[in-house]
Amino acid sequence: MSSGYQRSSEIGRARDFDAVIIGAGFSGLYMLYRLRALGLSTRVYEAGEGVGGTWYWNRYPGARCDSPSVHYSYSFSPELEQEWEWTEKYPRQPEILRYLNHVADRFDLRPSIQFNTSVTSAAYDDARGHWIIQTDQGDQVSASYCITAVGCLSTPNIPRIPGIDSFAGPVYHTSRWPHEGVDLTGKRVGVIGTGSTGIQAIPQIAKQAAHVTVFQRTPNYSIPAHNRPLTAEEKASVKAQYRQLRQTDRESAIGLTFAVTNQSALDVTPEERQQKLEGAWALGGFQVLATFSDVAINLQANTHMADFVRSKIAEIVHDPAVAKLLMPHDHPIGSKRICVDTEYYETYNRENVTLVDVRTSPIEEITSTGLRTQDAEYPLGVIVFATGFDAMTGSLFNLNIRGKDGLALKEKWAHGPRTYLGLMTADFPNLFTITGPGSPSVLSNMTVSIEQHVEWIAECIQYMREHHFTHLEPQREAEDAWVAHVNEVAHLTLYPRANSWYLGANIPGKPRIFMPYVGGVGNYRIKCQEIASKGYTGFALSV
Ligand code: N01
Repeated sequence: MSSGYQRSSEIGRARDFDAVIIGAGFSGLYMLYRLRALGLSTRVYEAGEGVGGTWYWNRYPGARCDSPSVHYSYSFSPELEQEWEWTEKYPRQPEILRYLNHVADRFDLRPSIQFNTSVTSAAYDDARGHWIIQTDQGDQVSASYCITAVGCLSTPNIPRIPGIDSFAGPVYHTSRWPHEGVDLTGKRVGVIGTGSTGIQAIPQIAKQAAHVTVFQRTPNYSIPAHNRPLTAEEKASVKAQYRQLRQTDRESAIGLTFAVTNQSALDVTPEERQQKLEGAWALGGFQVLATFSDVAINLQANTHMADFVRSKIAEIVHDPAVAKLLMPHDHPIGSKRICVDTEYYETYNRENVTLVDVRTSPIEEITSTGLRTQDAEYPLGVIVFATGFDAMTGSLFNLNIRGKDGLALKEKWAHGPRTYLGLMTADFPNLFTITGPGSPSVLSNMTVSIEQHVEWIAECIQYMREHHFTHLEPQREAEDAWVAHVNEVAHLTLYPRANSWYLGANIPGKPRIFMPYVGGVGNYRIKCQEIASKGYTGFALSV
């Protein structure tokens, strides 16, 4: 499908658009809404056939958000808040996708979105001072502003396992699950990966398949969601308090309102600690990590909580050898993204589920009929990769972004991403990266962080127009200082102790740099506001 928008021969006259936005998920839709309100001509390019981003692509069985629905939603429109009914505490993927489709229709966003179109390059034209964006559909358009809204977890990581092409059955990556669904009835399914995705998908797949073999390299900590339908009273109560709820989310550390304690895990008796942890486990969800104030920064405090989760695994899983294999041991709890599940550990009590430790007996090859590890061969009819993403930078690099003097973003970030506030990078004028590396993004309730970035960008563009500036980019010193700050605060925590995707450790050859900002959503917002209110300190504005 091609848009018929300006082609290369026409470039060189005026700009085609004020702004191009790449991606039509939560970020891209809201960015479009805000820029349209400013009167900017805007085009959105979206690779999918529809809106939704992450929630368009991730349709694997069990896909569900682990932030509560009433928090994981837009706050910009009180009318939208009042008219939309969330049905469950944690929303399923189809419900979130329905919500985003409703938003696209309600605000009439679709006419500005070109679907089925991937951006293949975005290059800054030094002479003309604008961006030239090319797509796989043959479009070539120019725009003053280029805004990436590609998400942090969008580029699938499919490990290069020898023999993969020889497998006779179907192979799926969870984030590219067929839209029509997959009937796994009677199938022998192999699942590789036990991160948040695998932990959600495995229990659902096990309910359908004849047999599931889970290939686990690293066990993860998982907390029960205790998901349930929202009652009519809860829905009404939330609707009555939305403004206050959103405000506390914005001021919080991770974009979610829940009780924060000042109590150290080390300042209570073992009995009190056990009681509090039991209470948190019964409530469920990742706020378990907030039971004590020092779990993210003190290894001893962290070990108490990790031991508690290990004890729960031992309680739930009947076979002690399987339970032991499921117990995380090589990283502090919370230093990798904590998982939230529905009957994950219980699933290993099923007769049709086998857990294979591919840490001690690594995967050697995929054959036409299954998967062979160092020790054994497993016959399979279907293989599911729940192996995650080239997080945070992968999707930006795929856009082939080039800034001043043809500098490739990939080259500039060869040793790790360098941004100012996660919003912009020097030498790439007027390029904004929504939830870019160096911002709280994946360490927060994404919708809160997305709205904050979008609003900051829209206000910045408005400021530029009002003050007759045409170009903006970070000053090198401000960028260097921000990169140093992001690293410094990360190293005050236990996060860098895990081989996580936060550090790029899941992708061979990727530089090991802690990418998101752990300083907290509320603090970060204040910093961004201060910078804007002082006339965009740390940025160079020009005409
Ligand atoms: O990916 P992951 P994910 N051989 O990278 C394993 C968000 N999310 O898609 O740990 C064998 O976490 C890998 O093993 P190891 C959330 O932010 C949110 O699960 O590298 N195994 C690991 O077990 C989350 O953190 C929600 O040793 C291999 C798994 O694959 C993020 O997305 C739901 C391997 C990958 O885990 C990513 O989660 C889902 C190999 N060669 C996701 N390569 C909710 O909101 C990789 N693995 C609920």
